Parts: sequence; structure tokens; C-alpha cells
Amino acid sequence: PTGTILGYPRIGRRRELKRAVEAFWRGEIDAPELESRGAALRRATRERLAELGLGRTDASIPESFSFYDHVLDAAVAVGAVPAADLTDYFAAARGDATRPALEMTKWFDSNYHYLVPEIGPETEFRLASTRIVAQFEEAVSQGFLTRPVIVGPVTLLALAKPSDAAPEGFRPLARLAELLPVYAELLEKLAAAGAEWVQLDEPALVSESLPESADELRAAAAAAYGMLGRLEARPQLFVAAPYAALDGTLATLAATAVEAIGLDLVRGAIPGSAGAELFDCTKDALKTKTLVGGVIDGHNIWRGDLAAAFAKLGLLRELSPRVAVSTSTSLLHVPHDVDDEPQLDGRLASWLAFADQKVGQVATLAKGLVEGASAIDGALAQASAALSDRFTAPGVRVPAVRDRLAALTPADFARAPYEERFAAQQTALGLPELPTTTIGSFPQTGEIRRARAALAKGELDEAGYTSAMRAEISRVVSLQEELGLDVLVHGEPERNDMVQYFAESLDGFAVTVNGWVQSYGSRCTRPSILWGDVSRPAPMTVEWSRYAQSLTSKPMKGMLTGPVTILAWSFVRDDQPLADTANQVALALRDEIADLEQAGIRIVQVDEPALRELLPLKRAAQPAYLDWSVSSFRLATGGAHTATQIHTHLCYSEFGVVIDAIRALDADVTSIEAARSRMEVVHDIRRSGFDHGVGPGVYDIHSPRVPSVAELTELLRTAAAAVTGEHQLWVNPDCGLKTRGYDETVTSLRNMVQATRAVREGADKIA
Ligand code: THG
Ligand code: ZN
Repeated sequence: PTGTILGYPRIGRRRELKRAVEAFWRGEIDAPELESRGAALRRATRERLAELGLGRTDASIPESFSFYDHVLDAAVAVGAVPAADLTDYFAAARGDATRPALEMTKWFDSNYHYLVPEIGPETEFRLASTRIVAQFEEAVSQGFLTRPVIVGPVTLLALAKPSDAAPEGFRPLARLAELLPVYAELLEKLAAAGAEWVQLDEPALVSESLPESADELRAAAAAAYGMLGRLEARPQLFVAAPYAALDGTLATLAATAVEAIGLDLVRGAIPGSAGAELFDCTKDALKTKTLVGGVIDGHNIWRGDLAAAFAKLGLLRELSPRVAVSTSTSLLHVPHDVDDEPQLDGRLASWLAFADQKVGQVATLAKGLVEGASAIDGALAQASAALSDRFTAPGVRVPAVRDRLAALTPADFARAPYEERFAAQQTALGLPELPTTTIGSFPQTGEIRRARAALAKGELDEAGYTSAMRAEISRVVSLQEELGLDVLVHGEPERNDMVQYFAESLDGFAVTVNGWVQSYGSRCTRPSILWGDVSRPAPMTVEWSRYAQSLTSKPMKGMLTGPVTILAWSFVRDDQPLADTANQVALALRDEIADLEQAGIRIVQVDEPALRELLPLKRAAQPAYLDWSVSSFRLATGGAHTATQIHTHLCYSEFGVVIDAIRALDADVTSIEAARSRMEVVHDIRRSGFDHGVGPGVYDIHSPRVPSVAELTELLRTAAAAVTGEHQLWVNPDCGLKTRGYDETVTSLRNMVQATRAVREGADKIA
């Protein structure tokens, strides 16, 4: 094949997979019906990809379907996660009455989450599922010769975590030699079924953020592909290394018998070019390989510079006579089709490429490879014209925004010293010891969702919507007063998604209607499109917060989403450094904070749950990232009065790597997810010398379980013993409550307040 993609969105153009899977979970459809809906989606995908220009019978079309997650699929295939049927499969993903769910974590530097298999010395590998073979045969029966895709053995093990039974220091990668025969058996079965190519995804080989060192990963790759390459009856092997540069591991793969190597040429440079040295022996080896150039960005939605992409393929051809064009990553990270967004401004739409448009770009470049550049001149020129239009269109560069950015000085990024702020805030707020609060959102009831939908459909007018939201805010405020919480929130009933809400209110953003992207399992988000210079035409949250504060004498927190998270969960312009874009967002938030202060708000929370997520995979790039991400937060909050208390909230584990950055944010109070890691995070915080306010979440909001007063008291005592400062500890759940029901929320918060009182009053007073 000369043109291919590493993977295609599997949720469906209208989220058909989400609907099918959730119907199965609710018991509305049975397993055969779910299977047949999955099959229908796979068939539609193959037909669509062929229609868009990928070859029907030359292994160009990848088989990248999954009912939930591709890492789980690979773990099930090799027997590492036992799953006899779909019920077991989903139980592994989501847990059930008897089994806990597998842990979920971020897939490289994307907003996709995979399930983490648990592998120990006791794990027995065997070919436990041949679903992948059956899906290939299904394609054959429809007249396709497609390319099965599976997570490779090195990545599967490197992403797994040690099972509970594993001894201290055990790493799943130690089991590689026992795992390989199972991959071998699978490859043999695929060959027998007629597969000509198989794609093995090995993004672990590009990451410097895994516990394994580059040398260990390289040795594993040499062992794995040495062994699989020597198999007699096997399909041709295409090892794909998306998300960053392969660096020295390219030489390792080149020295094996794999037939094709996929390079991310959006993130990484052409091998042999400046900064990507190539030794002669590797050069010789590469001449015998198919080099699959990932020149179409799978990670964003820009139409991009097609001529530059084609030029990269030309450079690749100097390394091997066999070159194919592909996407840099799977298209899993982008929505299906720009044509599904008729409401988008036509000019903006002409700058965009979602999955289907990217497949079209691949087909165009493949044609250029086969027929020569002149065959695609027109298409390249059109793409270049769209690109220049994008650089010159109104709103992309707004002088007022740029002037303001250019005039910033270091003073704009700093507040008064913490001690001074602390004293002023104590006076202004008069909070008790161990202040209690929540993270921001309260349960989103059916009523709230219906009001939002009715507003969108025009069935409810602005005034009706506002009064419905005010009624909800008033209910939530009364509830918090009744519970005895110290710092209140308005509950965010008016927000759908914490990023989309701001994107809808800021200039420089567009939002989509059908632009769903899978986040995990059946859950999706619609990332906003940050296309131009960002500014705030009007206050965004102030009226809601002002109203909420008018209902209580307790401090009401203003609730904002921070610049890094707004960038991380949007598709961001790629024509300027992220740092500049982040600072534009930061200035809009800074103005919002000033307006909140004017409206009588004394505490403002600026959430940065995605701070860890954008951390680059390559170590050399991490300090610069941490520098700009921290700076943008400090710019957003740096204008707040000394007496205004700035909070932030961070989700997800792995704080170790960003702990210094968290400290550098200089927020007065930081709430973090800690319930599931049993307060280990408090010790991390202490070790780092963090001395500002901290609210390690005392219970896990991701589960419906209600924590008892006794267990909360115990956790709080642990936390109180670990923090250093007298007034340092805050009490809160570990994340927002919007996905929870009211009953469990009320009981949990009641218990949390009671436990806090017990700890405040001292051990002897506890019944
Ligand atoms: N917003 C955005 N990105 C995110 C999160 C977010 N990425 C990381 C994390 N949070 C992912 N978690 C979720 C949790 C729930 C849902 C999606 C991602 C979810 N989505 C609804 C669904 O699929 O049914 C749709 C929500 C909607 O209507 O907008 O429940 O919070 N941007
Ligand atoms: Zn959170």
C-alpha cells in the first residue's frame, strides 16, 4: 500500500457505538445484537475508507475497531485479562458487583484513556481470543483485504502495571519472552486467514515518560521483533511508532526482519536530517524496509501544509525506494467529518481536516507518490491557499490582543508573598481550622440537562433558562448551608463541559455539533477549536457567581478553568507557540477574576486538571513545557488582590513528575485527587516542601460508595499529621460531583463535615 492511516475513529459518526454499548449495559440489547451493531460499524468504516481513496484489497485499510479500548483488547487476546465473553470484557473495563474495574490512565500525550492491565509473574499468557482473526475474515467476506491492528508486545507490557501478587520492583516487561509465543501464534493464524500485513502499534518505543529506560525498551524491541521477524509463516510486519520520534530505536527496528516501520514525522524529524542522526549500517538496513511516513497530523484538526508533507515523503524516499504515506497517529483523536458541521463558518471549515478529510489527504499524497508531484499539483495548491488564508483572516491576529501580550512584564506573573496573602485572606475570610468545601460542580440532574437542551432547541427562552438555573443554584446553596460547609460553590448547572463553556464565551474559539472524540469507553468529548487570537468580549461567569454569593454570607467560590486545561482539551492553532496561546487565554481569565472581585467574590478557583496531560513524552522538552504552563496560570491569577484567595484543582495521579510545577503555580489552596491513592499524595506534597493550603480529596467521587465518618476521620488525621502548616489543610471530595447522584452526594458530604468536626474537636471528644 502507498497510502494508509494508523487507525480510524471507532465511536461512529453519530456515536452509534456509544449508544449500542450503553444499551447493552442497560440490558436493552443482548450480546448478539451488540455484536451485529459492531459488525455494521466495521463494515461502514471499511466502505467509507475505500470511498475516500484507501485501497480495498491492498491492506491499506486498518482494522482498528474496539468495543471499549484497544489496550484491553490486546490484553484479552493474550489472556492477560481473562474475559470469556462481552460481559466479562466490560466487567474488566468498568467493574461489577464482584470485580473492580481496571485502572484507567492517559494514552501518551492525548486526551484518550486506556485500561491498565495488571501483569505479574503468575500471569499465564495464551491466545485466549481470536476476535482479531474473525474481524479480518469478516472483511474478506465483504470483499476487503484489510490490515489487522494490535498493540505490540513491548507497548502492552510497558503500559501494564505489576499485579498485586508481583514482588517489589517487578516490571511486566520482564515477561516478554513468555508473551512473544502468543503473538507468534496470533500472527500465524492471521497469515493462515490470508492477512498480508499486520500493524503492531509500539508507541512505548518513543516515550521517555515510562518506568523503563530507552535502553530497556530498545532491548525489548530487539528481542520482540527479532523473534517475530524470524517466524516462518507470518504476514508482513508493520511496526508503527506514533506520538514522537523513534530516535535510536529506529536502528533497532531496522536491524530486525520487520518489513515496514511507521514514523511520526509531525513530531519527529526525518531520520538522517539535522538532529536525527543515522549511521551507515542503519541506512543500509532501511533501504530494504517500507518507510511509512506519518506526515498527516493525527492529533489535530488542521488541514495543514500538504505541500510540506509531500516534501517530507520526498526526503524519506532518499532513504528507501519503498515509501508509503500515513497519519502520524491513529485518527482516534479527531472527529469524523467536517461536513457534519454545517453551522461552522465556511472560511474556518475550509482550514479544517477531520478524520475523513485526513484520509482524503493521505489518498492525495499516495497518488503523488505513485504518479508524481504534477498529478497532485492542484490539490497541493488548494491546501496552500487555505493555509495562507488562515494566516491572514480577520480574528487570527488581533493587534489589541498581541499588544497586550507584548507589554507584559515579570510583575504581571507574580502576586504578593504568600505569608502576606495568607494573613490578608485570614482576615477577609475568617475561616475555621480545616475549612470544608467541594470542588465545584454538583450533580447534573435530568431537569438541568432538559433545560439546556430546551434552550438549544429554542423551546426555552434566555429568561426561562436563567430562572431555571437560578432555582438550581439557590437549591445547591441552601443544601450546602444546611450541610454546614464553609466555602460554597454555585454548582455549575449552567455548564456542559468545563472547557466548552468557556470556549463558547471567548472570541477565537469555535465549537462543533457532531465533533465527538472518544475519551474512554463510551465517553466522548467535543473538543473546541481554538483558531484565532483569544479575548473575552464580556464577563463569562460573573452573573452566576454574583447571584450565588447574594444568597449566602459564606464565601462563594468563583469557578474558572485554567489556560493549560483549556488548551489541552481543545484543538489548538499550530501557527504559534502554545505558550503565546496560553497567555492569551490567561489574560481573558485574569480579566474575569478582576470582574469576579468587583462582584464581591473573595475566593476564585482556577482548575488545571490537565496540567500533567500535556507534559511532553521527551524529557528534553519537559522543562520548557512546565515553564510556560506554570507561567500562564500565574498570569491568569497574578492580578488577584492580596486578600483574594486563589484555589486550583488538579485531577489524576502521577503528581510526582509535576510536583515542582504545582508548587510554582503559587495558588493559595490546591485540591488534588488523593482518595484512591490513600493520601500518598500528601506525603509527596510534604516531601516537596509545599507549604501552601492543600485539600487532598478525602473520598473518591468516581464511585457511588458513601464513605463512613470513621474512615473519613482516620484519613483526615493522617493528612493532618503529614502537612506542616497549622492552617494548611482543607477538607473536600477529590473531584467535582457532577457525575454523582444527589442521595449519595448528600450523605457523603454530611459524613465529611461530621468527620471534620470530630478532628477539629480533638480525639478525646470522638464518640
Ligand atoms: N472535559 C473535556 N475533556 C476531558 C474531561 C472533561 N478530558 C479528560 C476527562 N475530563 C475525561 N473524562 C470524561 C468524563 C465524562 C465524559 C467525558 C469525558 C462524558 N461525556 C458525555 C458522554 O460521552 O456521554 C458527553 C458530555 C457532553 O454532553 O458534553 O460523560 O471534563 N473536554
Ligand atoms: Zn478533578
